[in-house]
Amino acid sequence: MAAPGENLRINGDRLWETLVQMAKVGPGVAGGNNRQTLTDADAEGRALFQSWCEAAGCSMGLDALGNMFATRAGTDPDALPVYVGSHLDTQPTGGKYDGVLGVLGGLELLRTLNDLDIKTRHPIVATNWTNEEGARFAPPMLASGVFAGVHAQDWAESREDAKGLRFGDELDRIGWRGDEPVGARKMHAFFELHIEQGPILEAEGKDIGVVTHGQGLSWTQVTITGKDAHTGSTPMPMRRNAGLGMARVLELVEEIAWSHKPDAVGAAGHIDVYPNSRNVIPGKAVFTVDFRSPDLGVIKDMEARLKVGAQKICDDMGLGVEFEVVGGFDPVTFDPTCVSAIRDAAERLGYSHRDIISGAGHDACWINQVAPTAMIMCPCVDGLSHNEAEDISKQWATAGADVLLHAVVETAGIVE
Ligand code: HGY
Ligand code: MN
Ligand code: MN
Repeated sequence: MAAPGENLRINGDRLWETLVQMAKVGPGVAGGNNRQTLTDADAEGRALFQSWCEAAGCSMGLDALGNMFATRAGTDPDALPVYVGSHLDTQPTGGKYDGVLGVLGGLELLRTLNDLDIKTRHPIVATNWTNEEGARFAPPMLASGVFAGVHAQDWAESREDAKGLRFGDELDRIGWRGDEPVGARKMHAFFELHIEQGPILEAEGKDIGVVTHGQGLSWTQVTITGKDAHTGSTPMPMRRNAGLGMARVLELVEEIAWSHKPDAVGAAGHIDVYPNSRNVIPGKAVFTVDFRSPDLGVIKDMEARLKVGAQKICDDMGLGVEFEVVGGFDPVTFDPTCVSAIRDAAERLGYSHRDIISGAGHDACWINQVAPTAMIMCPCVDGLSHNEAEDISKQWATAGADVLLHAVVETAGIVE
């Protein structure tokens, strides 16, 4: 399809203002956001997004897991829509742009087409995926995973948060369960704009990341059991310290990840010890090991070495250990045609760009299984994300949304 002219640009000030307004919903304690999925703050953010989309003349669809779909009609009602979007839910100490830029960049795209009265053959749909973060309800990208047929809907609805609340019950409580069957919608293509959440683009002075691949992820929950005992009166040789066992396993995780440098990474972000009392030796430790690599063989090697090594550590210490896979997906190769549309758009618009592998997981990683998919990244300050100090510039946001606009409009086809 014909490419749009390089003078076709979004309204960067208006995009930035929507980011500022959305950031006021579910504020964090340190300047970021705590708008966790299926909380009242999430509901408030959804309502704000819906009001903006309806004011832009879109019709809002909602599926049974709360995925939101704002449709701008195309000239050919039989043409499958081009979808854009990301997620509005945040980490507990999240930033203002992770996910949000992709959802509101999609809204800005629709607003710009309205301003210029541009008609496209394919409809365009701006999307908000439920529970991308997986912080409150593991695993991440949960609702897009059901949409892509990777997870069963009833399994997703059974996921519980730390207080034992069920995903499905919380979705009903906030009133954002729709009627549409999850995954019934078919897509012509899907594009996701997202901050890099890493240091490469800023360090290289690049405006745009053309995401060709996404690294794979493995989440293994490890439960180590020892024996609660008095920290004062229990002789050292008698102790069965689950907290110490966890510390040694976490050292092993670090060693395994470094053994596959420079691309592999490993850490545990979720850590609980029980009873977590200052004068009780922990009798139980539960933590989730997060391994990632662009190479599936490396991920499988890291998972295997974790199990063997942790088992030996615990056997030597007289501790019990159990493993449960609680999330994961294989490395992703995005659609070459969509990737080229993004690269050509950046070139046409005069934005510096480089191909990049996504370090983080995204809804696009699952949607890539059911539709031609690709991602656009913009830099973020110091590569920092999943931190309330996450920051981007208006220029970076504007460049990313301009490229999104061009790639989508070229794919959706401008009707003269
Ligand atoms: O875990 C991830 O990579 C994503 O931020 N949910
Ligand atoms: Mn994200
Ligand atoms: Mn995130």
